[in-house]
Parts: sequence; C-alpha cells; structure tokens
Amino acid sequence: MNFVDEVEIFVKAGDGGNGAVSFRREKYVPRGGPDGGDGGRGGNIIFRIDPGLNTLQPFRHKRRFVAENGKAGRGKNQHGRSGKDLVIRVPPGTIVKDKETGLLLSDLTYENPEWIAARGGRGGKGNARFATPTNQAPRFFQEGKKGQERQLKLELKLLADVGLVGAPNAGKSTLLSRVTSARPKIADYPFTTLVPQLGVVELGEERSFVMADIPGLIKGAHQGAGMGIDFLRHIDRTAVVLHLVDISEGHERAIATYDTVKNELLSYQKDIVEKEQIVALNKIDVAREKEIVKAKETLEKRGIRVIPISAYTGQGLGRLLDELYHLVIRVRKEKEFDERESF
Ligand SMILES: Nc1nc2c(ncn2[C@@H]2O[C@H](COP(=O)(O)OP(=O)(O)OP(=O)(O)O)[C@@H](O)[C@H]2O)c(=O)[nH]1
Ligand SMILES: [Mg+2]
Repeated sequence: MNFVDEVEIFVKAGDGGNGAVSFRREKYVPRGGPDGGDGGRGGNIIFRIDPGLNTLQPFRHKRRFVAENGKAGRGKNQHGRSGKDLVIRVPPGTIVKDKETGLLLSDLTYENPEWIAARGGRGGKGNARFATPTNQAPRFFQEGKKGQERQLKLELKLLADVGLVGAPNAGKSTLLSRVTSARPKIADYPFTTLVPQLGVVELGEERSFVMADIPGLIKGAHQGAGMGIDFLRHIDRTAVVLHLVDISEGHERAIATYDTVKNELLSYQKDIVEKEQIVALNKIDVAREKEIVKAKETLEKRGIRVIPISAYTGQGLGRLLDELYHLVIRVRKEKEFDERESF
C-alpha cells in the first residue's frame, strides 16, 4: 500500500563566475592599472510551496535541477552578472531529506513556505582587487566557487481529493486501476478491497488529483456489517465523493443500492453527504440504455450530477475525470483560502 509519494532528485546551484585579469588601456598611458572585475554569484536552488500542487508526479519527468552560473568579470571593472535562482515548486506538506543519510532537511508548509536547498558559489575577485603598492600590476584573479550540489529525497503524504464509495462489486477498484497507476485487486466477489488504496490521476502537466478506493459498503455497515465503516475516515478530508453505482442490473436495483450506501454514509457522518458529489452509473457496457436513462432521470430529479461510464471499456471516463478535476480545484481553492485565513 503506498500512501506516500516519493521521488529522488539532484539539485545543483550555479557556480560563481571567475574574476577577470585586465589592464586599463588609454592613449599615452603605456601601462594602465589593473581593472579586471569580479565574477557574479551562482544562482541558488530554492524550494517554494505552491498550494495548487498536491502530488510529486511532475518530478517523475524531471529529476535534475541546475541553477544558472554567475558570469565572469570583465575589463573596465565590469562585474559579472549573478546567476538566476532556480525556484522549484512543491506541494505544501513536502518533506525534503538527504538521499544518502535520510536526514530531515526541510518540512515545507504554510508556516515554512521557502527553503534554500543549495547555495550558489560566490564570484571570484578580479585583479583590480589585488593591486598593492608593491604589486601594482597583479596578473592573477580568483576563481568562482562551485555551487553546492545535493541528492535529495522528497516525500509527500498523500491526501485523497476524491473518495470512491459504493456497494461491493460496483467497480471501484476497476475504475482506480483504469485511471491511475495503482494496481488494486479486482474480482467478481464482494469485499475484494480490504484496505483503502490511493492512486494519482494525471490529466496533464501539473493537472492531477488523488483518488482513494475504499472497501464496499453494505446495509448495516455502520453497525459493523461487511467491512464496517471505520475506513470512511480515509475520506473525511477528501474534497469530492464519487459514488459508483452498478447499473447492469436495472434502474430499480441501482437506485435501491444508491440509497443504501447513502444511508450508511449518513450514519457515519452527516458532513460526508454535504460534500461535492458525482454519481457514476457504471457497467454501461452491459446495461440496457432504457435502464441507464431511467436511473439518470431519477437521480437528476434529486439534483444529483450523474455520469454514465464503463470502468471496464473506458466509456465516459474522459468527461468524468474532467468534471472531478474541476470540482477538486474549486474545493481546493476554498480550502486554501480557509487555511490562509486561519493563520
Ligand atoms: N462489464 C463490466 N464489468 C465491470 C465494470 N467495472 C467493474 N466490472 C467488474 O465488476 C467486478 C467487481 O469489480 P471491482 O472493481 O473489484 O469492484 P469493487 O467495487 O472494487 O468491489 P469491492 O472491492 O468488493 O468493494 C469485477 O469482476 C469487474 O471486472 C464495467 O464497467 N463493466
Ligand atoms: Mg475493490
């Protein structure tokens, strides 16, 4: 079970630029004084939190970060330009450790939003700095210092954005395995899933959210039937609930099952039913069109958002993920506002 996102990356700050060796050249002045400028400082590597991010997935595609070097100094006492800092954006809650020793280096949160991971090397002095009464024409310069480099390990405890609920066999694990790289066990018997599973849905660059699959709910779950309802605490903090309903056995059965699961959720905590919700009618590949339409109408009359899908063939999943993503973003923005307000 993997509740933690982990990546290893390499960072290197920029090297300092070298100092210059140069002498003034002026007409009628045969031997001008030294005028070599200093090198610029190398850019730092800086970690900064970005509340819009919530996984470390982007680091799967990019693992090397190198900041810009400082420029060398030049004649006429011109100093080299400093290298630009490289800012690496990470989700709040990211923990940075030394890859080799495992030592905790930084814990990036709203209270500690920024951390310098590697310092750029300082620039070297130009020969102008070395002139003395006894050596008025120094022909040497100082080299820039190398930028710090480090192997780091980033860790993030995943919090699910979308919680999947539904009766046993509704197809929750099938859906999770279809839209994330998680590989939960799938079988045609109830209670295949015994512990919650998490997966990251990646829609594109930095557009991702975390989905949690939990065991199926049956009538009486709040009194301990089936797997009980204790595991519902895993979706206490999710932004959105995705309720999966099997439509392959007709609309009446589907609605009855929906109501049973909803009642169990209510017994657990009233807040859960106040969350943003989408109902996905699953297994449309083996359902009759008429039944799908009826179930959809019944639920929509109650003001519920309904999307027919097949977790198996993939029908309807593009739209479902898009809508989930937009809901997640909306709730995340509200939450971010609350967190800022409270501190
Ligand atoms: N035809 C069809 N079968 C599906 C679909 N989705 C899931 N199934 C099948 O339904 C059965 C149950 O799927 P699971 O994904 O294990 O269901 P679950 O909701 O995770 O079940 P529990 O973990 O027991 O709560 C499996 O045999 C799946 O192959 C679908 O869209 N179409
Ligand atoms: Mg399952």
